[in-house]
Amino acid sequence: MSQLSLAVDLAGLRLRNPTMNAAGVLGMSSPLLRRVYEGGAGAVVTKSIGVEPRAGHPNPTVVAVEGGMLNAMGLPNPGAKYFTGEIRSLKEAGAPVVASFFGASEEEFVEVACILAEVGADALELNCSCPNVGEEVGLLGADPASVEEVTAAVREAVDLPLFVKLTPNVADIVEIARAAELGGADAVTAVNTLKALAVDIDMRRPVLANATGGLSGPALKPVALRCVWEIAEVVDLHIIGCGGVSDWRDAVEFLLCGASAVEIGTAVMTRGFEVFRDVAEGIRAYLEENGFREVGEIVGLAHEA
Ligand code: RRO
Repeated sequence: MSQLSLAVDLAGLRLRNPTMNAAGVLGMSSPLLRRVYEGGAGAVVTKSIGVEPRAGHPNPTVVAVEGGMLNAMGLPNPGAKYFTGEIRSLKEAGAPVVASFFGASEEEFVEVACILAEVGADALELNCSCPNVGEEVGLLGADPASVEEVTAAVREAVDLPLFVKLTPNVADIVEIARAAELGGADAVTAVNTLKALAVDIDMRRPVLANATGGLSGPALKPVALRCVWEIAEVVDLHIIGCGGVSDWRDAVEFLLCGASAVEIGTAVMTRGFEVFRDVAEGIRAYLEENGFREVGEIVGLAHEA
């Protein structure tokens, strides 16, 4: 039997392998997230949850584009209180649960974080980077002082592994990652979607009701890799790579650039739930063929070349 281990530890969150789903992808109901775990993911990440239920933007909210897709869901979610049942159900299935959350104010971020922690979330992913809403709903991820402040407030209130999901829609993502570090985050997730636009030439207007949306999928991968690379050069935090991971090769690229784990979003739509097992087993084969015994041995190796 092989001695090789795919397990990773993200500041106390122990994963059987370094794959998770990206927040929002199938994340609204526990039956679908259970299938993510059964599909082989190391942990599941919920849709971003706020204090109150939110309907989100009107349709159309999703459109396929070359190299990926755009979404402008607008943070639809059932609210933290309703979601407690979903988290309990996921825990029964044995899945480590990363609860993604947002707030319209520092107090709201703290309130939701406390509810999610109380009900048994294993880790928290603070979403300050949705490209489809304004500051009134929690888009503060472009301002380092705000990121530090809200991270520190949640850190103070909750004793769980805390990840901060960063936006690529900034001039200097390292500055934002540093702010998360100063605020006491354990990891950053790099990155959320890239603000983008699709146009319908027959209707002569944007396709999405919200006009702009967030680009995800293969087209985002080089941007996400660059962000992970830049953060890893400077910041001493775990990094969770996110953006265009479709197969194990993509995942290995993120690990080599400095990510300790990856989140998979758009590829769940195109490849199904088995994508998690395929990516994890591909990483295992890569490690084996190259003489490594655990995932951590290749994290950041590209920086030493
Ligand atoms: O719900 C959304 O529109 C959304 C969110 Br919260 C996010 O973080 N990223 C994204 O692309 N869409």
